[in-house]
Amino acid sequence: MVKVDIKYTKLFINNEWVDAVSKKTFPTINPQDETVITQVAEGDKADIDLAVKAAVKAFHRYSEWRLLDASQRGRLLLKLADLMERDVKYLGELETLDCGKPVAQATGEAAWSAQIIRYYAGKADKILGNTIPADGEVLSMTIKEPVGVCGQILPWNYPIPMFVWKIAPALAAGCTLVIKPAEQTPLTALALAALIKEAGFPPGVVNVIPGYGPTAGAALTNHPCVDKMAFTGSTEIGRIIMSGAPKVNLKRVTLELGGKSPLVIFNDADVEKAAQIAHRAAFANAGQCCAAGTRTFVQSGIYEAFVAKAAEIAKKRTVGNPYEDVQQGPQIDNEMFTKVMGYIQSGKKEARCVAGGDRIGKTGFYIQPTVFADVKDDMKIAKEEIFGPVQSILKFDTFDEVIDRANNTNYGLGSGVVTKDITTALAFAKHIRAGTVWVNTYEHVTPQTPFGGFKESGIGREMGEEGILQYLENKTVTINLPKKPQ
Ligand code: TXE
Repeated sequence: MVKVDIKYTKLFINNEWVDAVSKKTFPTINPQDETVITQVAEGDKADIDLAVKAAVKAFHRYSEWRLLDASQRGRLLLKLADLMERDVKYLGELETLDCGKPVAQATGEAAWSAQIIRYYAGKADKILGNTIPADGEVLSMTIKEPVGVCGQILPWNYPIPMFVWKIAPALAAGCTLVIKPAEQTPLTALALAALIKEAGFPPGVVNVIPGYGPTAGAALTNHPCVDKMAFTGSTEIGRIIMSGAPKVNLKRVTLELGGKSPLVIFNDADVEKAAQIAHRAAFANAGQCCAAGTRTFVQSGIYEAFVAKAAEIAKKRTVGNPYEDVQQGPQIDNEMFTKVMGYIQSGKKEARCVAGGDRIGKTGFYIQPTVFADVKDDMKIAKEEIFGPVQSILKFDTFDEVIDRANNTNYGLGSGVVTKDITTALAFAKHIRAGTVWVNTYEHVTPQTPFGGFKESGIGREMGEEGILQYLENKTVTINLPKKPQ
């Protein structure tokens, strides 16, 4: 076991480390062996209120933060990216400890997150309005302003990237923030808070309050001084956040929720390459990925060859101690482990299990990469988000049939197509109802490209130009200007 130094376990308010008002703490658990890693201060309503007050103060029109040039906001973000890169090894090891993902992956995610910060740093002084040829004797223009104090609630599956997806556009836009990391993975959020302070962000600009959803999360959602909520997590909680917002102040809401994404493989695909793409789509991050390609649709001509290849690749997937050179660590916690095993039991009753199907070992939340063939659309494993290392392979015959079936879900986050035919690929991209379409690849997500969902997979987009627009208000300024001097 690698020894990781845990430096921060308190709440981060106003650039200070403080205990919870209640003095309560909660344990964060190591998913490798189910032991308590450490106790973390447990934020609740009173702490959220203090953090929101700090963020409101930091958003005052004459605050140090608001008086910065936009380019200076960009420079602070660049400094933060540099610090993340300096600490990338530590951040990766800490992430692995708290959420169990392989350390090389965790370190890679920390490095990638620094690139996302750089992307938005460059945007800070390129937030442009318009001049408008308005009717009448006027000059009209729009000014894009920060939306204000933002509450951001994070999931546990990609703790560092999700923290960065939320803070980078918001800070480039000039907002101030209160962040609630997932209760399963508070440690890297606190380590990043320390880097934010070191980078020189003024007090109150970023506040981080670990705690539980129904207490700290709900207090943030229902706070009247929060102007916008950004949330990544389950569709169930997304609905609660969405419905809570209008009750207090009609705060803006963006949501990045669940999925049951289809990956469609046509007869003309190279079976080996397609099976590799589909494997990564289903099993990346132990299947704990909102856009995971969990419904693998394969055309009938190559179906059995594909199933054999998919099973072969899954059986070779290395699962174990995430500090070693493995492809997959444990699932995040007992709740998710039990949920995923329940889906596997259900799949074993209804479909053909061609790989995996059991847990690994007796302690730690390890699950065998599991592949089901002959899956039908109405099976539970084909309909519900499993969020674990489970691939369901379905058979189809025609283009229109598979489009109808792929779209027959309340979700619409990711999608993919594997084919050598450009017309098939573009027709798929046109007719699939999902926020992202990957062609001959999967889950290629970049800082430059917007990410988000159709239907119940979410509202709004993160990353790219769209990502920063979600943190900006549009102000129209109309000035009397006679067409002819009087
Ligand atoms: O999510 P929750 P959970 C999906 C996936 C998974 C399921 C449940 O299918 O099996 O969600 O996971 C906070 N008010 N995804 O239970 O509960 C909570 O503290 C305000 C998809 O972990 O949605 C945490 O910070 N906040 C996903 C965050 O919401 C509340 C990533 C997410 O937790 C709250 C994770 C409340 N009432 C799970 N209740 C994705 N889209 O990537 C909880 N929270």
